[in-house]
Amino acid sequence: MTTLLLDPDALSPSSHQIFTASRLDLNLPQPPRRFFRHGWQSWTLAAWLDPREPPLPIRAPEFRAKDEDPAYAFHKNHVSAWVGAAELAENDILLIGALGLSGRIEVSGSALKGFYEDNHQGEWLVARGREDEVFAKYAALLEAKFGRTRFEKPPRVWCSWYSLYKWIDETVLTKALHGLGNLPFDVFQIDDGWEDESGHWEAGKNFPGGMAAFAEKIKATGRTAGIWLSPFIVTPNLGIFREHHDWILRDEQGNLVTAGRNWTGTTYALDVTHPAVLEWLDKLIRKVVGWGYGYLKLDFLYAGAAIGKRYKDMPREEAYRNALKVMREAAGDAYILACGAPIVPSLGLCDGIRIGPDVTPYWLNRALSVWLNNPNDPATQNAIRTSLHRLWLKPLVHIDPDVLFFRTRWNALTPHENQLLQDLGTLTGFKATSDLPWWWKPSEREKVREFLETAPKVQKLKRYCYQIDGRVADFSPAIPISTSHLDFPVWLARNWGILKIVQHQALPAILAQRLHR
Ligand code: 9PG
Repeated sequence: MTTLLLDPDALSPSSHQIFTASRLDLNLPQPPRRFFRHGWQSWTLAAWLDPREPPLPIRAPEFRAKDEDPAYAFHKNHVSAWVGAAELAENDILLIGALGLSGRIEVSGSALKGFYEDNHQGEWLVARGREDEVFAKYAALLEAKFGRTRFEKPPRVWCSWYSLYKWIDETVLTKALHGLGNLPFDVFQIDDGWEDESGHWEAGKNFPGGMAAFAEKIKATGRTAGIWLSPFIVTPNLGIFREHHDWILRDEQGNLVTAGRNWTGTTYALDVTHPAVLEWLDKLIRKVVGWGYGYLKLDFLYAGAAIGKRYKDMPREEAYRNALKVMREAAGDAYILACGAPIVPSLGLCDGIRIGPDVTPYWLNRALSVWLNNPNDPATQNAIRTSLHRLWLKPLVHIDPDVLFFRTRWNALTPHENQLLQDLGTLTGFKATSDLPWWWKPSEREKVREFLETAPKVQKLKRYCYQIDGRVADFSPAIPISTSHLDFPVWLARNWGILKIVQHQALPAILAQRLHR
């Protein structure tokens, strides 16, 4: 183990240095005004935080497993994944960035501590300067190390999730496909709900014609067929679970490692170092590409880097990256969108990456976000906040802030909130929606066309303020994180939150599916 002690005064503004060490200790003269905390995977909070306020753990275990880096979910200090930064003064940022997998940065009082998990040695960038300057330096070094997306322009995507959720079938999707008419979407992507089960990746009962036939149908409209998979997680009632017990990741005590809950219940993580699992992943991706899908949304990827005792002993993020590489090779020319994905270990192996939590057709689900202390929970405010703090990744990979809404029907966002989300889409350049075409008024449909066809001029004015063509977009309303000291019982918050999901998400989806059968 090598620990490097650094004096921040030795680093003059607009300069940077690279060090190799397993630990890096930097003592500032006083606690930083703000600490940049970068969340581990797509959904995990990225934001400038007040370092004097200690982190509050997520109060419900199933969301801790799904939304946080499991190693630090109860840590007493803020722990940032790969990159952390201290705001010393206005326009004076000190950034520490790991250039290897598993680097973390912790802030403790006036000390910044970089460390690699398991005391591995690795490289560190230490840079001082303006915010944009130090993050651009870090992004350039990451690109040199891990590579970048192979595609110039991000695709324009219609995705089934944020209107129909899991209530999809051949009929309603065919109707949506044809309803898009000549709108310039490049990809029509089927989301969760097509499969028999997570882990049994065959057409479920709602797709009696099979997935290859549906891909054909999509391609016949001139669009790329897209499909969702969560390759690293499995549900417990599957053959794979019974027949290949050794494929499921276990902890040091031999207990199965859960990977959090999805819409269908508790899921478990695969041991992605097991040769038979890697072979299975390779076959799975080749099968789906063989069906005709040229755009793969690979989700819940964090499960590949869950904590556990693996078949091959290696750092968890290295295990993850090796498995993603197998899928990358199997995918050939297909576009890979990584979702729920550890950010840095995915670079160079995916074309796009989700950079925030899921959006919702409302601003915030108070019960799930505030009462349960979970700023990673699906909600448009949470999505905007975290995505805004990851725009620096744009030169490396297509950054997906999730879908935008153009519909006013089944949309409880205020026009201003909805505009902020669309503006975020403009900043990232990744344009996607899930609106059902028959939910649009004619004027909304025209807005979609215009949005897909144009690239407004964007200029950054301040940290959260941009000029978009002639207009100013001020994202500050999305930044605050409200917390509650009321200690609502977790079961109450959970059920209260689900009511909101049922009202604004499930009900419209179920109605749409029934009415268009
Ligand atoms: C499909 C979705 C969509 C979405 C992904 C991911 O149970 N949960 O709390 C939960 C939250 C988010 C979530 C899934 C489950 O979202 O981000 O785009 O593909 O999966 O299941």
